[in-house]
Amino acid sequence: MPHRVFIGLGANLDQPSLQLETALAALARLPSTELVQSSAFYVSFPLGPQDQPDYLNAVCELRTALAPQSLLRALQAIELQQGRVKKRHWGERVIDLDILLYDDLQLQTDKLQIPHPQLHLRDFVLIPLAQIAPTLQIPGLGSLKSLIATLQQSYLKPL
Ligand code: ROI
Repeated sequence: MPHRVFIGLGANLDQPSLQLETALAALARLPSTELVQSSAFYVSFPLGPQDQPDYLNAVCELRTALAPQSLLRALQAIELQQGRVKKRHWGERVIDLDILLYDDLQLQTDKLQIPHPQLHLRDFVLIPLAQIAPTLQIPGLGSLKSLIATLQQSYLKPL
């Protein structure tokens, strides 16, 4: 049975819009996986060290038969393929792919937490998510709409 999964994409190095496009194309080619839809690309201020470029963020929806751990490995392979190297904690990156939601699964392991633990705090996740799935319920956290209502202020702008 296919699973409904949402992936967060972020990039702030080496032509971010090209990196997001490349990652979306790679996601669409994953085995037993269909890329259902993707949000607009949004420019966002960096969370973390401020001496790094602005980010480009997006969210996409997949339908996949891959199990969470297999999907995580597949995302890490795409990141490596696009040349991601860790420079510093919360620092700049060529591409970042996060599993945000996997059906209504709640999972807490060392390597993988679903829903993504920071999801409810990040405008660059919540707003693209609401663009493609406005009525979503987030397991353990309530409606997406209610989470957006608690955001302090958002400077996100569509590309
Ligand atoms: N900041 C923004 N704006 N967008 C991101 O995708 C992003 N990703 C990260 C950190 C470094 C926390 N900051 C970010 O991993």
